[in-house]
Amino acid sequence: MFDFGTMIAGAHSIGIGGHTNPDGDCVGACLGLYNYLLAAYPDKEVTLFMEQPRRIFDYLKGFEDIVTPEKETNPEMVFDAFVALDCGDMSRLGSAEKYLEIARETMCIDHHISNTGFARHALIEPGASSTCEILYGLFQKEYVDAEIAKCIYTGIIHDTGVFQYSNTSKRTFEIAGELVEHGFDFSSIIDFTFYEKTYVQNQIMGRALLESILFLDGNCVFSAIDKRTMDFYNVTGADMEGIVNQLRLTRGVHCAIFMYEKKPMLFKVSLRSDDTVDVARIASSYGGGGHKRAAGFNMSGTVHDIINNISGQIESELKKHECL
Ligand SMILES: [Mn+2]
Repeated sequence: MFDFGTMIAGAHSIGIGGHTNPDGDCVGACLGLYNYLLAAYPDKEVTLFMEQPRRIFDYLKGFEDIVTPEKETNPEMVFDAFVALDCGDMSRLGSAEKYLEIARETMCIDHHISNTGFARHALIEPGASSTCEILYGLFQKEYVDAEIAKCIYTGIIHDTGVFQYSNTSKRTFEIAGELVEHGFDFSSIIDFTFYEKTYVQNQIMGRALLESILFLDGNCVFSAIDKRTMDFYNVTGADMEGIVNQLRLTRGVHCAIFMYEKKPMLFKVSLRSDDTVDVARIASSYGGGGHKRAAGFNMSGTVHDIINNISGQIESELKKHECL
């Protein structure tokens, strides 16, 4: 049985670790637990290990306390308990893996269905929207303050795409409702961490939307950004985030394709769909992967070669659903 309270109560030194390249749920869960333990157990020594998160999360309390791999001073430290958060397997802990290996007690709290159950005590809830949602259920509510609430809220926002993905449940909204009662500025968190873009990110998105092309009778849309254009705006692949989602939101479109040129004639192709086209199947036939509604792969050739290659599969999926 996973008895969080007893395991924490029995430990003096507690380490917390999140996954490499930490996302909003990982940062929110790690700082949420860190702040909670400091509030509920002021006598304990708590250390949080994580790769440097993006600065957009620096409004969360404890951000400056994060021990990044560069800041580690005692790699031999043996913790009484080590808690891994939002990590599907041990190697995703990155530099912090060594602490979990030698800790006296180990715990893993996660919502990835693929979780390998690597810790001695594992709480894996694939039905939960986020690790933050699971974690909140473990907290004694009298210790949850506005700072902890902000952390949990941030994680939920990010892993549900602001309550939009199918992992969002009644429970998710109930928790969000309890969190906002703590009186923090929840709409700014959504703006600054989720929707806000830099000027050039907006410019490149504008360019991609302007040059997009409808095909298959308006059921599909595609757009592409070549290397020369990326260099002109001085953007990387990470700056293209959100473009394909915006393309998918075109009225009448069931499937959107966005690609950018990683190297000459090598494109990173992203696919999004509604319920009609299974884009994971298309992506996997080209060595990529993803989910039914969101997937991607790499392909070499010209933009038109790539569209020609995949449009047959999209067309047959659309016919199955009588869209064509
Ligand atoms: Mn997560």
